[in-house]
Amino acid sequence: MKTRTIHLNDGWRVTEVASPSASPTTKIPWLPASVPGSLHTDLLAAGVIPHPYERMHERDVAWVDEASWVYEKTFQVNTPVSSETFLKFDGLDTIASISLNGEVIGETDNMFIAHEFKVGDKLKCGPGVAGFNTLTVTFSSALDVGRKRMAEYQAANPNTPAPDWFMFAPRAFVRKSQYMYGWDWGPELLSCGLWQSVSLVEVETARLLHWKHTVAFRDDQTAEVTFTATVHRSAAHSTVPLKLSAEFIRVGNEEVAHADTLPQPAYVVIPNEAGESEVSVTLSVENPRLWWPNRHNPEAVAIHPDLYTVDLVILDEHVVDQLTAKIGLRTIELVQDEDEDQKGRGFKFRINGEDIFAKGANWIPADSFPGTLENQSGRTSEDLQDSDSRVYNLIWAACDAGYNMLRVWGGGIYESDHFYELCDEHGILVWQDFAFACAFYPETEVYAENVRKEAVGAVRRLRNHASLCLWCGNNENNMFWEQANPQFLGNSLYLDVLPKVVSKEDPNTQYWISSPYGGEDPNSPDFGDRHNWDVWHGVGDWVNYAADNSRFVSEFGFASSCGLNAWETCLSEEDKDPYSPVVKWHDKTRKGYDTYLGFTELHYPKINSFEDMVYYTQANQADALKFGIEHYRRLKGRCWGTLFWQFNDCWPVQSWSVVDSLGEPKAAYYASRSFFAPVLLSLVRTGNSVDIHLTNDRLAPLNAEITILLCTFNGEVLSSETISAEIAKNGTGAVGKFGLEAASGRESEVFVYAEMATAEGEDPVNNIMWLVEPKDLSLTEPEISIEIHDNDEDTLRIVISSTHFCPYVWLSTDGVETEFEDNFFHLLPEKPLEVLVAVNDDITTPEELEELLNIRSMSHVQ
Ligand code: BMA
Repeated sequence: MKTRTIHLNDGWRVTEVASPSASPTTKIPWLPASVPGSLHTDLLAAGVIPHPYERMHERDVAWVDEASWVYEKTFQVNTPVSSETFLKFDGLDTIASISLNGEVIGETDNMFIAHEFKVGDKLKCGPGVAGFNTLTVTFSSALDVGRKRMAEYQAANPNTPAPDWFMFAPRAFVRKSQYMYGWDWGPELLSCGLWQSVSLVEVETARLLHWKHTVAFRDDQTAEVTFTATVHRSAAHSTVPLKLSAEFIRVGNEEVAHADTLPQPAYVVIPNEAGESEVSVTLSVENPRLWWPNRHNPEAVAIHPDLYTVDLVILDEHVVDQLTAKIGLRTIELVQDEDEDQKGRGFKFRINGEDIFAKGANWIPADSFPGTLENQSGRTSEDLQDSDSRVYNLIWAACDAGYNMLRVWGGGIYESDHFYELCDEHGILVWQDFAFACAFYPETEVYAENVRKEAVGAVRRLRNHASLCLWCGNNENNMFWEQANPQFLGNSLYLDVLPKVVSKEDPNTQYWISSPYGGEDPNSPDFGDRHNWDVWHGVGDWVNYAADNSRFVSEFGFASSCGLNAWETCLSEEDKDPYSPVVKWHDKTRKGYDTYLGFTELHYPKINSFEDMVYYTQANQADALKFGIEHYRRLKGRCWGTLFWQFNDCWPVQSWSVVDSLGEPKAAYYASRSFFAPVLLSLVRTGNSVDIHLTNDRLAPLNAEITILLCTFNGEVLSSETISAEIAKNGTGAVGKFGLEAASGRESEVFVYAEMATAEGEDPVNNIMWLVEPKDLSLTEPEISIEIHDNDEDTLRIVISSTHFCPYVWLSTDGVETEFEDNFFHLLPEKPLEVLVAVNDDITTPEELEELLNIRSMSHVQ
């Protein structure tokens, strides 16, 4: 008999626990609740609270997190169930007591763990009232419990540090995502609720609990893939003959009928024992197609790397339980070779024997209420093409701009299966932090055991993903506190509990103690990874990235405003001023607002309006990341990675993200398409000349012809040069020098443009530099001409040209979210550019687009 899953997500309701009440109203009635979901979004839907993201309502809803809440659902079970029936919560946020028909069946205390309770003998089964069940989940205030636990800990351990949000705070005492307590880009909205699915799992005979696989490359032609599954057999059917089969049913997008290299299915007998047992089965793949990170496959230009789809099935005569998953055939090593002078050690990822320069960003949860994010696990990219999946759109954007790695930052969550499937499919390596960030964590046996269970669950869930490249113990705890006196609380988790779990459950993946880590100083530039906050949180101006000599920069960043449409979701008309209290509220950088805008005004004109703030901070952020990443890529050989802080946002805010909470790319995202391209042509000013560098991430040598021009803003060429250059496979180097004599005395009127000749159909490789700050450019008001054409069903085509040079051309449409293929680009004089624009509900014709289109550049405002 097949293992059955009955979903219990519908029909929930929620109310405040009667007493004590923290709410401003007397009594909140039972309200409809969404599962998966979050308390705040339930209260919002019922009209009890205003939207916490709007204006400064974050403050107004603070009472919600002081109260306790009860979720309840009734359901019918018509026929008797197996005694081995389990009530399964994929995720409960967080401190909950669970009752079935009035009897407490369990307590939970960790948001990151799936919880299961055996209820086969407790469920009421039968027609009508006889089969009527009530399930109740009561959540205590995590804020309140955390405070109490911290006070108890302090009382028992007098040598603890003074309370401080950053170091020793109640948030560390609850295993709940840390960003929910407020971060320097996120609101303090703890919330609670059933943030993942609920189901009844009825096991008649057996089920597949979890699995892992290893890949051994025997020679160039064969990969042996061994699947090890943990099977749970029910006591009542422990002697029924059972076997496990493994079969590849697809490689890439090819069905098995066309994939003649796929092996026959293999079987193994499952022992006749009740409870858990482990079985292994091996499949040999001839001529394996390797999984490669985005844009590194030397043999293919295809966007999606090859994945093998496997079916693992428990069989008696029939299918008893079944699982379908995709795996990638690849090797991953974290290489840390000692420097010849023994003053440092490298830090780089080697995939399939090739060193890979990591290019990407840090990922935070895509919403402050992660239960509202869809988990569309099992759906392929094709299914999701037109999807409103926010996570899909973000991963697609990262892939499309050439990113090959995301770091899932430790203050967030272990992401949904959907997230990792998308990363597998798009060739995005995942550096996965365990869920600890910027704090001391209590050292007690109870806490350590809770963490151990969390780590086992997370590792078992994620270990089969092709994209997973590293487990990392925490974010920044060692960097801040390793030398701390009194003792650095939490270190035993990173040095003992977590690495033990990884080496047992996922020995194929490396464990790294913290980010940053390596060397005596965990944030050393000579060892391991490094967070370069010396600039944003230190000296301020981004030109100082040039002083950094890191081996792998896993964090650094520059903040900017979100886009106009994201602002529209949270501001009233009167708030639209760069210095209004509400706009300031949506800046959590703790930088000091004037300092933050002041960083921008070092390079850009004074911010006089709300729109100036959006435009100039975004342009400045794009310049900052471009400058830093070009520098790090030129250091390739010593430096092997750059992950900027941060890719995305969780609400409308001014932050370091390059894509805002609506999913709209900022200027820096568009810039990242060039600064992360496989071939980078970069320019460095050295006195009265420019050094020309080429960085080649392709796994083949590069012969290039490069033309460099010095032009005035109306297109007059003052000097030019063409050079030939050769760069080794996966190499970088200076390839020439270009004199600036012809610019003498006219620095504010000219720009340098360099372009590499590329084959038909290849992405252009070029770069631009100006010789004074953007605010000092003597730009001429250009004549811009625009033509808009129908292109195809989904897009319109803009052809834009200008008589004069226009830096940072910003296209937007009044009050409408419009997707532009490119934006914040530089328009060269008399060099028309084409930009595709996705049609939407408001814009379907060239005339409609023309009506709403706004164009701004540094040279003009229209
Ligand atoms: C690092 C990160 C985050 C933080 C960011 C910006 O500390 O790990 O904690 O949001 O820098 O300050």
